[in-house]
Amino acid sequence: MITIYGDPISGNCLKVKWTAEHLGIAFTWIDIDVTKAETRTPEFLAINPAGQVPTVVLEGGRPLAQSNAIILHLAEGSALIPADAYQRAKMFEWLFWEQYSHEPYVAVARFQVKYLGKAVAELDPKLVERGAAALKRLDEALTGADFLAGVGLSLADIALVAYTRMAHDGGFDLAHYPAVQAWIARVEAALPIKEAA
Ligand SMILES: N[C@@H](CCC(=O)N[C@@H](CS)C(=O)NCC(=O)O)C(=O)O
Repeated sequence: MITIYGDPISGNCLKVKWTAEHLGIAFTWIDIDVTKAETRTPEFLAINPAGQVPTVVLEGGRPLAQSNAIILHLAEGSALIPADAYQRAKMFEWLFWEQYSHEPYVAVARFQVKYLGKAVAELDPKLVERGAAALKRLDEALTGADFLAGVGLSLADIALVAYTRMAHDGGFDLAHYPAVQAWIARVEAALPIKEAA
């Protein structure tokens, strides 16, 4: 059985939980509260020296961090990774884009508003501008497409739905992105996701 160290307020951690649940992979979940710096204790740093969740410990005791690396490992050989080489590369394109051009804006805006108590008007305008640009890019990609990479649900959808479905917490109005809204509902139903957004 694998162990997932995660904080349920974190979309990065929920990606891992949803992937494991969808694939029927048994896991033990250990709550790590990021708001109480529980990622920085000597015990946790011994498992992941980067001091971040999600972190998993695989059967046999090997640790693995970084949400997208973890879901890639869990989904190895499953339909969540397209068999077609081009579609698989498109999935990777979205995974890398999520970490560099989406999560640093959409997730950080949410964290600052919801957990640090900042007003949306006080956010760094760069967060707002780049978060909105990421949502627009997603909306354009999903206009006429059910999922991000190929015809079915893939890790690209799991990685990107995590913070997109919570974007309203950071002041982003998803009503401006109708194709994104329809896709969120599709991905939530397909996984399925039980957590409220
Ligand atoms: N790129 C990493 C980001 C991980 C990350 O930033 N984790 C946050 C929670 S979402 C964390 O552990 N923060 C606590 C800390 O840095 O001490 C991933 O995708 O797993």
